[in-house]
Amino acid sequence: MKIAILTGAGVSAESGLGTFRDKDGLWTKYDLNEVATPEGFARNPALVHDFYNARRTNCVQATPNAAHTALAALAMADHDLTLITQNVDDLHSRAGSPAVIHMHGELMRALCASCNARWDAPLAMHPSDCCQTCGAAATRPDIVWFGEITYHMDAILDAVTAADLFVAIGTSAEVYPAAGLVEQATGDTLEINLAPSARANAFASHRFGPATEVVPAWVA
Ligand code: BJW
Repeated sequence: MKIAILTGAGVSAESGLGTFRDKDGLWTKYDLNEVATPEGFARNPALVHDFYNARRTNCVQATPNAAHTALAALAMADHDLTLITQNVDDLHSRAGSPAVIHMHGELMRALCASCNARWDAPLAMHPSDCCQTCGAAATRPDIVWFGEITYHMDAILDAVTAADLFVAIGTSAEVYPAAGLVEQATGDTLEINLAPSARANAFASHRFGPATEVVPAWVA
């Protein structure tokens, strides 16, 4: 059976990484226009680096939880599984999931806005950092901000349209194009979340509860 899984911040919440739109979420503490847009980065790169440096430190200190581990086990058992994540953390990979598709980029990678070179990000990035390839002072976190094109869309659409089952886990379905993937699915659809998402009506079935409980139970 071909399975395509889309994960969001809820899958990493119980590892201690904050979600965005829940009570106490990141967007209640930070202005997304200032820290998650190319315009915000142009206005104040130090502020944006501080935001991602702090999240990088949190990520390094976090460990995969039972939901990440269950999805990795499913991948080992089912070689037709495509794991797509909106999360920029590396917890799926550290849990053992192979070939994770990061549609919103990766916290642990740096990108040169001048020549598009990519490399492993240091724990702390600074506005004065220079590209290791072209030398330009145009380095940034390798993150997809609002208004930028999400990564790997061809592979994502291929996997979702070919899947017998599409599962969304721990995402509010407030951000596109990820939120619209359920409309592309031609097979069965399942939403796993604490509570119904903004697109809950588009799913054929639902399982509600904490990811660390519901995902292992679903995989078993
Ligand atoms: C638990 C739990 C537990 C809690 N267990 N569950 C229509 C079509 C296309 C685009 C647009 C459109 N309308 C508007 C747009 C533009 C825009 C957009 O969507 N804006 C909306 C605000 C309306 N989109 C873009 O700009 C995107 N680019 C784009 O569209 O390019 C053009 C294009 C078109 C078509 C094809 C291809 C390209 C880029 C979006 C970039 C998003 N970037 C961010 C920040 C950067 C990454 C980072 O810093 O980490 O990505 S925003 C933020 O939201 C982050 C997340 O990945 C993303 C999604 O959030 P997520 O994961 O859903 O988290 P939450 O907090 O919202 O929800 C958590 C959920 O978990 C909740 O439901 C909880 O209940 C649950 N939960 N604990 C289980 N323990």
